[in-house]
Amino acid sequence: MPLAQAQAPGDITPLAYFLHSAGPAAAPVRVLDWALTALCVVVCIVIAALLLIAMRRKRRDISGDDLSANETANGVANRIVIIGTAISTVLLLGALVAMLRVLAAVAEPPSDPALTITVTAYDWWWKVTYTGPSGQPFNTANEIRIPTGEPVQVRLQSADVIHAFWVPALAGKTQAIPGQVNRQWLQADRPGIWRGQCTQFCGAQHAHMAMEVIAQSPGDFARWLSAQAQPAAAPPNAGAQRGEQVFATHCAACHTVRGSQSNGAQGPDLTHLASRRLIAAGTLANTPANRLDWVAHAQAIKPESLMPNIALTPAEARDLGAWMDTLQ
Ligand code: HEC
Ligand SMILES: [Cu+2]
Repeated sequence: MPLAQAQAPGDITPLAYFLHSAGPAAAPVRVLDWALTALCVVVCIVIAALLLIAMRRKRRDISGDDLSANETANGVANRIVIIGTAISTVLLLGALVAMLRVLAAVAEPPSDPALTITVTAYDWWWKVTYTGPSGQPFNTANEIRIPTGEPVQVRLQSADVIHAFWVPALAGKTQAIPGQVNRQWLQADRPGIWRGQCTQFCGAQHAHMAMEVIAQSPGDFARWLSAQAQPAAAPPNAGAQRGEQVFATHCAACHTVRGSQSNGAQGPDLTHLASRRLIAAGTLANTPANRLDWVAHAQAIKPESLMPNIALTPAEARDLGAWMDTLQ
């Protein structure tokens, strides 16, 4: 099945991703989630019930001189406060212990990660750096591929402000902080596509700063890795050749396409652009029409994005489109 049509496992809608886990770094967190949710629900119900009982009780008449009845009532009230505090303390301490245990359980991967990737957060997209089969690093963007069944180490850094990396089905959140490298690990037990999101408010387009993690069998992953490490193929025809020229003029200052004369670093690496499922950090499906729409209207699609609208003649747009289609 081509990846573009592949469904998320079990057709889980993105909104429900955080209710499911697909690997050992996320499973203990999900169990903790449900346990804490259940605890909170029970506490809410008990407190609401106690409130209702208290509201329905008639106030005892203490206007008379029945002092001893009054004292008994005070004693009962004090005891209720003490017992309530004790129960709350035990529950909260229990929750704290459970949380610390989960933190410890997911702190380190079960075995040495076979793969380490570097994810750099930018306003408002993700650069992903891999080491190719020959040891050469290369970049891609907004789509993280991993092999199934192995822990993957993620080195997290930021190019500008504080962001946070969260792929709920695969691991907890980790912040990406300028000037610092944070580490986390994730692992997918089965092939699938999981959405992740920046979870630290980072400016106007924070909400459009998503990414996808695609887990594949180790064989498929290895084939993907060696294809991505390659430079772009030479333009196969005259139209695409002209498109490469349009790119050199209008885009190369910000974007890199390995193998062409462009080495801009402000925007995503586009060497294998057409092989990705989504563009603009999960904002649009990666279709030929959307790619050109993005070039012309980036500021309408993602206002304040660091990619300007770029005005091209119809012929330039056609040639550029033909070339981008070849960046498989
Ligand atoms: C001033 C710098 C700049 C210029 C010039 C520029 N871009 Fe971009 N481009 C960016 C940035 C920054 C992003 C990331 C935007 C985001 O997702 O928030 C981006 C994103 C993209 C994406 C989406 C990539 C992905 O995988 O998500 C495409 C495609 C793209 N640009 C194509 C082009 C083309 C084609 C041109 C020339 C016609 C061009 N850009 C010119 C900065 C630039
Ligand atoms: Cu953000």
